[in-house]
Parts: sequence; C-alpha cells; structure tokens
Amino acid sequence: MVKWSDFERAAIQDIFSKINYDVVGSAALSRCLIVYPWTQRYFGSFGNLYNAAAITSNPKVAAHGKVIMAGLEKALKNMDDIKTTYKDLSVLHSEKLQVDPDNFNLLGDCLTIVVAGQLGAAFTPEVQGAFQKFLAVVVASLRKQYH
Ligand code: HNI
Repeated sequence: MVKWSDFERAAIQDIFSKINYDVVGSAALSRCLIVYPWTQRYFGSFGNLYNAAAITSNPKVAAHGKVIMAGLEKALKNMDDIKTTYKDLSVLHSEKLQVDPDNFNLLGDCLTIVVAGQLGAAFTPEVQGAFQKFLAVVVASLRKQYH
C-alpha cells in the first residue's frame, strides 16, 4: 500500500488540474517517439512517423496522447490502489502489445519534461518529487502483470 502525504496528494492533483491533457499528452508521446525512436515500433498502425515534423503533426499520435492522459487520470482518481486500477492495462501492455516495460520510464521522463515546461517555476523540486513518485507507482503498476 503506497503512502501519500497530504502535500504529495495536493501537488499531484494540482498538476493535473493545471495541465491541458490534449497538449501534454500529444507533446509527451511525440517527444518519446522522437527522443527514443525504437518506441515507434509499437505504433506501426499510426502511419507517418518518419521524422519529428511528421510525428508532431500525426493525428493518431495526438489522439493516443489523450488516451494516455485519460489512463493517468484513472490512477490519479485511485491513488490508494493504482496497482488494481492498472491490472488490465498491465496485462494489455504485456501480453497483447508486448511493450518492453523499460519504455514506461522513458515515456514518464518525457511527460515530466513536458509538465515542467508547462508549469515553469511552479514545478518546484518538492512538486517534482511528488510527481516522480506518482509516475514511479504508475510504472510499477504497469509492470506488475509482466512475467
Ligand atoms: Ni500505452 C494503449 C496507457 C505507456 C504503447 N496505453 C494504451 C491505452 C492506455 C494506455 C490507456 C489504451 C488501452 C485500451 O485501448 O484499452 N500507456 C498508457 C500509460 C502509459 C503507457 C498510462 C505509461 C505512462 N504505452 C506506453 C508505452 C508504450 C505504449 C511506453 C510503447 C512505447 N499503449 C501502447 C500501444 C497501445 C497502448 C501501442 C495501443 C495503441 C493503439 O490504439 O493501437
């Protein structure tokens, strides 16, 4: 059972209340596909991912960025049991999508950079600490059903 301090809960809720899911989801996924090009292998059905311009203007990438943010919001709404909340999602990424779980951290890093850019000075070290802990629990929950 993950323990969250009042500060951590408030900081994480505040981040999600401030960011635009469409902007952040698309920017984080695009960044991941550009910075770590091997992640493109999982998105063969998304069409043109040949360069940064293609990726950042690809509507399927933008749409999936929103899907990822909706997935994170489920974790946000179930902070005390993200593991159970993510059980099916973990099975999906493991068995059907066969996503190498190391990639979860890469997307998480890209998300952190995008959120930091959006929040600026409000993304203090203490706030980042809460956000990284949230992402660490999300990643651990997504890895849980991998065998
Ligand atoms: Ni992920 C589908 C959430 C990381 C590749 N992913 C989803 C769906 C959600 C989701 C929600 C939709 C499930 C459904 O249709 O029921 N993915 C998340 C979250 C993270 C994450 C919260 C981590 C923060 N996914 C990753 C990573 C990769 C990835 C790191 C590959 C590099 N995900 C996929 C692919 C799909 C997917 C591929 C299917 C997309 C499609 O529509 O074909």
